[in-house]
Amino acid sequence: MSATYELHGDVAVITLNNPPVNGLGHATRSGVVEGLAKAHADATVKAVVITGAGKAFSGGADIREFNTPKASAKPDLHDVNTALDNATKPVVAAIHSVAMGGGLELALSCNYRVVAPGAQIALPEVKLGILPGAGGTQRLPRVLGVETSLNMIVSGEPAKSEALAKAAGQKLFDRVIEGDLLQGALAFAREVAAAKPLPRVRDLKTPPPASADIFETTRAALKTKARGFPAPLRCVDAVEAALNKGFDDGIEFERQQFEFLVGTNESKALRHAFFGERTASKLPDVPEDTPLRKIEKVAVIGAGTMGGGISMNFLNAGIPVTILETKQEFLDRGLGVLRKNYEAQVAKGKLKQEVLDKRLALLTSTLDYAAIADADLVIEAVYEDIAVKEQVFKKLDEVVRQGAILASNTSTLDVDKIASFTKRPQDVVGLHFFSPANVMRLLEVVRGKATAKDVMATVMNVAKKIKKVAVVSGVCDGFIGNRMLEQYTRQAGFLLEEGASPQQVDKAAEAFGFAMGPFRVGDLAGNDVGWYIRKRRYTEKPNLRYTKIGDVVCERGRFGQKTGKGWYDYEAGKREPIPSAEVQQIIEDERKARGITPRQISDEEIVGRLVFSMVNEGAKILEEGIALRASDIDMVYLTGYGFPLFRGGPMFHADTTGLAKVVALMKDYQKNPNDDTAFWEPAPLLAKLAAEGKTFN
Ligand code: 3H9
Repeated sequence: MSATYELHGDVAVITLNNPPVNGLGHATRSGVVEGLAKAHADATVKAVVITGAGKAFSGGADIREFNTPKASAKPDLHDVNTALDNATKPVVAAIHSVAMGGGLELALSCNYRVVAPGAQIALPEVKLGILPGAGGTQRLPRVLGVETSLNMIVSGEPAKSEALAKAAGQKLFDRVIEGDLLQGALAFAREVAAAKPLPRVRDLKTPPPASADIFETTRAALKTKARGFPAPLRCVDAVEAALNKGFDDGIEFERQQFEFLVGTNESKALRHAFFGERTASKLPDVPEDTPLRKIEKVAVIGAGTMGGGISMNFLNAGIPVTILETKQEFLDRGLGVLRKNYEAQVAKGKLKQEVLDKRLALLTSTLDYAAIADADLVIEAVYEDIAVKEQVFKKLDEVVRQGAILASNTSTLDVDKIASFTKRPQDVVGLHFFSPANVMRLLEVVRGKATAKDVMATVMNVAKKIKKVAVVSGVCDGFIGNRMLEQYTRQAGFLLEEGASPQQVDKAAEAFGFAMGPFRVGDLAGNDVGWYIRKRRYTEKPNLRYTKIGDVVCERGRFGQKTGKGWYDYEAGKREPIPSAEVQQIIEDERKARGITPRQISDEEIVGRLVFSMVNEGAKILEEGIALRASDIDMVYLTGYGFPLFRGGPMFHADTTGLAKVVALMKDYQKNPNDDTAFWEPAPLLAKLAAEGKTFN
């Protein structure tokens, strides 16, 4: 039984007890219903308190049960709430730490709610692509009003208990209890033991909102914000029902919306991402209790864009940083940019001046390696050239204290080779941040052959502190993210040769859900970056074909927005891409040179080739053990590459499409003589899973 029952004199206490967050799985639900029945059958019991053991009141329905028979096994959450509504002895919810989703809905079905300060209160279902399905959309507006409830339900964001308790007219909390919550709840339960009739949220009327068009305004605001996600609009509909329908009809309406949403691919994708994020931090061969190295001082080598962004992460987390450069002018420039970034946040009201002052007080800079000798973690973010890295790591090995972690922010180079420049390869690891490093959530942690387990455990822990999603990659060219991206950009080029225009490819990718298509991304990031890498590729991998179009575009100085022209033309000072006649001519010339008669290419083919080329490479990455799991690959793409969240990442998208269909499409692409036909041979793992009717995840 995942809920316990105990008598405290004349009050029965039911404690939800399903670690880690008292998810309301079947056993817990049964425990509550049985506890209530017991309390009602016992004449000595005058009132009931429901609380949660450990670090939560309740994190809500057990998400792992969704889409399994357990989710609807009786008693379901509705049965629990109905049992609470029908209680004839007062039931008091004693809330602390976290009351979310179904947990809050359960509390809203109790007669009274007392709360500890600092508890996080939320209906976060929308973040999982669903809506509160156990009465939350009907009960919360009755106690908090339409405006606050709508905001909480549509955003899914938590509010602090003490703030909600102060809101005018609120009926959510009956008392805030400072000190011992259980003792306070018991005392409160005794005070209300004789109350008649018992208050019930379902009997309240939803107070009308101050502005009648709040629902329409919210819908309009969600139009672009909720692109690809059906849940937010349905949340609005459900809260509107709390105003316009009776309680039971409202509950029925909510139930229909929930059942629809829980079956959508969008919701499955969001739940995949929720668990994927948490799973990524677990390394099967590194025990959870591995002792961590202390990380109290960080040094960053290089004050460029990456070095500055990386430093901001640590300053934001309250960890002192020393930035090292080779010349004072580089240091001055880098620190100036860092300050400007922070000041822009202050100007936008996102950061308070005193917080900024505190962060900057943690920052020092130096030209002298001796000043970073006692650092606990050093992150090198210098020019992407192995000879430069060699110099830096040899110097670090000489100067920095033993036991410190030496990390490289390399995005392409061999971390094992970098480690070999030191006499302590066990302390070397790759920490690949994504630009802008203070904003992007992804951190690829590159585990070298020799990287020690406690180094891995420590950097995964540090990643959490600086609020990154850390995904471990083995050593290979491009690691997980860039290695797959290479196939995507190669396909984008072939599509141009065969008949598509940059704008058609971009539009198709954007309709699929990417924030920007490949050519707009190129213009934003700088086409010269890819050009530089390709030139290296031409000698390293002469058999790997790229279209020449991208090279000619660069030869003409069309590096992108920074040079005022790239795949598109740009008007001075504007970022609006304008189709370019020059680029069109370059494309046509290349088609002629290759003897290609351009054809009409469907958007479906464009997206299929862009995405499934990544999937095929992803399957190889899995087979080689570069990534530990398919969900890790998905997390890389969701948090670092703008892959549409509602599609759950490339591997999840392939699973949703059906691997047999993916293989069939690849076989089709293989028939295209212009494409890389050898590449389109399905990776053995993909072929095997497809044949067995299985999925990656
Ligand atoms: C719902 O309630 C639907 C109803 O309206 C209607 C139904 C009909 N279930 O985040 P953490 C696990 S939908 C199962 O690292 P924190 C999590 O996977 C639900 N497992 O900790 C992880 O496991 P592991 C609405 C859950 O302290 C562990 O707990 N509720 C659930 O940073 C620790 O998680 C939500 O959406 C769950 N509901 O944060 C709340 N929640 O150790 C989602 C967590 O094996 N949860 N786990 O990796 C959260 O926001 C955070 O987990 C929470 C704790 C704030 C609770």
